[in-house]
Amino acid sequence: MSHRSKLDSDGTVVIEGLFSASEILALGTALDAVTGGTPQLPEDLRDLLTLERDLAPRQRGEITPEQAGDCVFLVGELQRFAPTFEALITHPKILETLEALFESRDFAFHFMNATVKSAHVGSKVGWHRDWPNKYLCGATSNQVRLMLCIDGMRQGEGALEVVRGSHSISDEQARTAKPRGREWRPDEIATIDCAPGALVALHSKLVHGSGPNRSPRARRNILMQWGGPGCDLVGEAREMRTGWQPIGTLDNTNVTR
Ligand SMILES: O=C(O)CCC(=O)C(=O)O
Repeated sequence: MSHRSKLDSDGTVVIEGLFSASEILALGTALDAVTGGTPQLPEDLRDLLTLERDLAPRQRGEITPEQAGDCVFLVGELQRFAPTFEALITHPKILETLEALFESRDFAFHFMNATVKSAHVGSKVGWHRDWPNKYLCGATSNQVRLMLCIDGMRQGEGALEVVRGSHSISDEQARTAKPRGREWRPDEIATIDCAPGALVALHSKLVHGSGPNRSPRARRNILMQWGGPGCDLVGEAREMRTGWQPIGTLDNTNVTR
């Protein structure tokens, strides 16, 4: 089955082993340099971090701000932190995967972050759809999230959970649907279990979330959003390289630097 057919039917595509152990080690080490050295970061980069202790208590659960310490939950605009992250925007394995997912070479970069669920104190993420979203969103739902898994994901350790079939609704329905806080039957939920180096592609209308990580291992993902044909950006937010078309036909002269 093609990546596109699988995305349309299942809402997810998991490509195990797409990135080698050495590539993942390099990305993990670069990420550790960001999250382990936050006081040394210049202020403009420090402003892009969301710390566990600053999350809402309902997201942090039983973990107190003191227990959360300086742990980073989200590194926004990750591509600004090191060339190794920016290089993912033009990485041949990423571009080949996107071409297969969109069945087109006209796709554009939207944004990138690292979602870090630290050992013991990693917070949950509530149920939601990525389209529409209030941060950086396409005019249509023809956008996709990619999660490059640095540590892999395991059930009970903050792995991504998806609601089966929830992407099979129209854009109109998705605009008004409110999945946050809903209860789902256990048989409606699937856990994405994968090894380090896997790339997970997520349909933009698939309801998903993830539980807390209380395990002794971190669960780090590098997340990117890309838009395909017909997915012009709405709203004001832009990151470095937003709008970049690595192999598309549009000119890239107006891309944010
Ligand atoms: O990292 C996760 O578990 C979920 C992230 C996510 O769904 C998001 O950022 O939209």
